[in-house]
Amino acid sequence: MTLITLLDHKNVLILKKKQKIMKLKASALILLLSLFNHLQAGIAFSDDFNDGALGSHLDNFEGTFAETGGQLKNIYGTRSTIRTSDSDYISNDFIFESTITISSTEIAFMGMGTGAQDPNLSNEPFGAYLRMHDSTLVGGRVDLVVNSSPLSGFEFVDYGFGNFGNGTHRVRSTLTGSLLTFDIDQHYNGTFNTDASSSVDLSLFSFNSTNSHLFVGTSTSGAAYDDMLVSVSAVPEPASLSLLLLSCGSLAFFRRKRKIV
Ligand SMILES: [Ca+2]
Ligand SMILES: [Ca+2]
Repeated sequence: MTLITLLDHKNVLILKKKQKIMKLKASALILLLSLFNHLQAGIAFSDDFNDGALGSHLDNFEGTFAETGGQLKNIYGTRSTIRTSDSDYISNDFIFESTITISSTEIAFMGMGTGAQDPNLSNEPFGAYLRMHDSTLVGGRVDLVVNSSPLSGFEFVDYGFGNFGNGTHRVRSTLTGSLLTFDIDQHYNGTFNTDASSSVDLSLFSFNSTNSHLFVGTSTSGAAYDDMLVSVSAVPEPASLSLLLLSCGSLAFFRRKRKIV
């Protein structure tokens, strides 16, 4: 083999090695970017219900709700719920809040679950949720309840921890890990101030990625929802974190190696 042939062979080997490193760097970068997207926090949706048409982020699965007068209302007139199209809210930490105006004989419901009616229990929804009464019903009492297996029926987690009654109020539910907390601001004026708060540990119940919608409901047409906001902060799973560290490590390795060369 001549000297020129040997040099050519060496150049080809160097070029191939460089191409291989470039490919690995690109793969590490793509992996890093996709994980970064996965881990980003953000607004799932916000809705002022002002344009008269339900957005695709809501699943009007009972066909009973509509946007009317700039609010979300039960137009059916008997106990019913509407829920988010996404069903996996148990998978991430979130904040779910909405303003509720109660004007007549009413129980309003707000929480997480399928929201479907339980025929064996006065059509209470399935899930973990608040029951918020108007002023003429038990004095406006607010309860935190769970209606989910392994319970046989619904159970009061916190009976009468707050008071709503008629008027405009705001509810904020926050999932942190498995702890679901409800904060209520009675007579909301635009700045959220917690008047009452209660929590439930959901790890004891059977919430999963197919039954964890967010839902609101009413027992008549005497209540309306407005200015709904859902923000989600992704929780990195251990496997995702390992991959993230691996891809960061790979890029750092390539950079250091380049400096040495
Ligand atoms: Ca709309
Ligand atoms: Ca509105």
